[in-house]
Amino acid sequence: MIRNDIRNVAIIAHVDHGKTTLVDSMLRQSGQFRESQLQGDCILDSNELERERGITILAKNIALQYGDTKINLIDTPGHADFGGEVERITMMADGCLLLVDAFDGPMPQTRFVLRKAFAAGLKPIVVVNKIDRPEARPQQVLSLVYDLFIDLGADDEQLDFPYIFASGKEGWASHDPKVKGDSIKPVFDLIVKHVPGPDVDAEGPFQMQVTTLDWSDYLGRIAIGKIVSGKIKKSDRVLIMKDGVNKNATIERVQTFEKLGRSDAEGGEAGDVVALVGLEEAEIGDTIADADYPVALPRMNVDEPTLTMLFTINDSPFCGREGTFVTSRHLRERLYKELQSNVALRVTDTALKDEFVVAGRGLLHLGILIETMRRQGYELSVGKPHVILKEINGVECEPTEELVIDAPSDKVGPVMEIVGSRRGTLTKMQAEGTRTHMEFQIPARGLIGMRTRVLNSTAGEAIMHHVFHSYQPYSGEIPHRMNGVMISNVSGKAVAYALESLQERSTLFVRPGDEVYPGMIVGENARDNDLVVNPCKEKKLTNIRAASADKNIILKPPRDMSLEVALEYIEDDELVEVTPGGIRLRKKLLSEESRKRASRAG
Ligand SMILES: Nc1nc2c(ncn2[C@@H]2O[C@H](COP(=O)(O)OP(=O)(O)OP(=O)(O)O)[C@@H](O)[C@H]2O)c(=O)[nH]1
Ligand SMILES: [Mg+2]
Repeated sequence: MIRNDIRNVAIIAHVDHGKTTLVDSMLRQSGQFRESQLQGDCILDSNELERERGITILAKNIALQYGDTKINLIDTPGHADFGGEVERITMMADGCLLLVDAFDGPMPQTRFVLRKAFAAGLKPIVVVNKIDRPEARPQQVLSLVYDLFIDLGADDEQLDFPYIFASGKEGWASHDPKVKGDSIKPVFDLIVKHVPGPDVDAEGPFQMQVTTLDWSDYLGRIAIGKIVSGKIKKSDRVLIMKDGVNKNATIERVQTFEKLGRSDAEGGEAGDVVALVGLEEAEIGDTIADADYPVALPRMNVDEPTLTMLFTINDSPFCGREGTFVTSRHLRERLYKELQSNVALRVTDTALKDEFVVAGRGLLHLGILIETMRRQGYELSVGKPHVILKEINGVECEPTEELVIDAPSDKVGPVMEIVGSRRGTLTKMQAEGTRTHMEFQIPARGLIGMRTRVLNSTAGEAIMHHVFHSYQPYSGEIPHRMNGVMISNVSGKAVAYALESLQERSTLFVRPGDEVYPGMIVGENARDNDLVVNPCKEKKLTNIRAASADKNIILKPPRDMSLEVALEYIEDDELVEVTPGGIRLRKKLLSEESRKRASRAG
């Protein structure tokens, strides 16, 4: 039975193509909100890191009433690290809006999410978005989308996709790219017309697959999914159907999505997306079923982690200065708590009680966890990221990624050299005006640390995106960092006088006044060896004139080591120290003597 009063729609696209901004317009024009509920841009990007970085990190469900239809709208993140989340959400939706930037056209993540939408059996509505951009080329982009559909094996019916032109930012959509529209209503109408209502068995036994997990300190675990069959209400007995042993449970609370949040409901019916409380043992992919007539839904794949890092306590001399949570017990509890809702994360204890192996979907995925912990008052050290190798049919394989770089045409040489040295192979190249579009396949290992180099070699003008491609046989060594580092051998505050002489041979990571300690990395050596230096050395004051000469010291600004840049930068004998006050780079072994001993030991 098709339920016609509900539409479950996922919004999918490449990063930054305007998903959350389009949702803003839909919220504003739905007429269901007070002015005070809709302040600012990207209303759904409500957590602190989302706002700071201008990206969506967590998918969000909202619900809007449009005429007689309830539209459950799911905004998804566009960054490649969160592709697994998009995959799960397309399984819960009955249709999707595929947004494509009217100038950029389809990008790697567009292909990825469209493939997932097809795999979930969805018929996408194409929204050629940002049509207000002066350089927009809507017709061309539309035909590129068409090519992409063909490329992904769309059949005739899929190729006949509905489409519309829109400016999410200005809040309008139009069927004619040359005519500016006056509202976002045509998007709503397309959803009602082309997204099928959920196909459900209203009277059958209860069945729901868990597609998202949430956690609340007050309610505990919250399992979210679309009801495929039957009804559910508080106190119902259910069976949590797993891969292995099934578990009995009782529903404590049923919530439905309403406007910007969730609210307690009498119950939930087939076709609607609900959040169930009381299922402490539910996991992604489990079927929640009627305890008397349990039938499992086909299990869905959960995205496997691709990257690991070693998390340890902070054992630098600065330990405990800034943080509240610094012990291994704190670290362990926090990491295990994260597993409650961060479904692509894995945490493993090691033989050492201070060390944990943390695995995730990429540098951004793990970087966001680390950044969140730092802000919550944790201190920790993190080791160099490593990709996860897999044995397939007896062959050692590694993850490879599809990489797209757009760069000014006169910078193609240096870009190809960097990618080539990291075992990337060119699969496509096309000049477009003064810029060149290049596509590669490259081991994921090769990407670690590459962004900075590509940006440096193109004066910051390259645009770079990558997305998981497949596991391929291990392709051999990839060159390490070319440069050695400068390591402080003293503790104290860095002094301009000392930094001035150091900067002749290096790029500095610290500025005058920054506190340093022995073993801390203060800069990059111009050569390939590590150097031990004293960044706190004062000038001998022989007379007044010499003292005033200090004012004439001109220092280059230090290289800004953001968390992700630092993680990409370090080698195996180094760590990133993360504290509420900031991040520092250090050698694992802080004393020069112990480093010498270790290198002699081989
Ligand atoms: N010119 C123009 N800019 C837009 C439009 N929609 C969004 N933008 C801008 O594009 C940027 C990204 O917009 P978002 O809505 O955050 O994009 P997103 O797809 O949600 O991004 P992720 O969630 O991180 O994947 C912001 O700077 C927006 O202001 C549009 O219709 N026209
Ligand atoms: Mg967004």
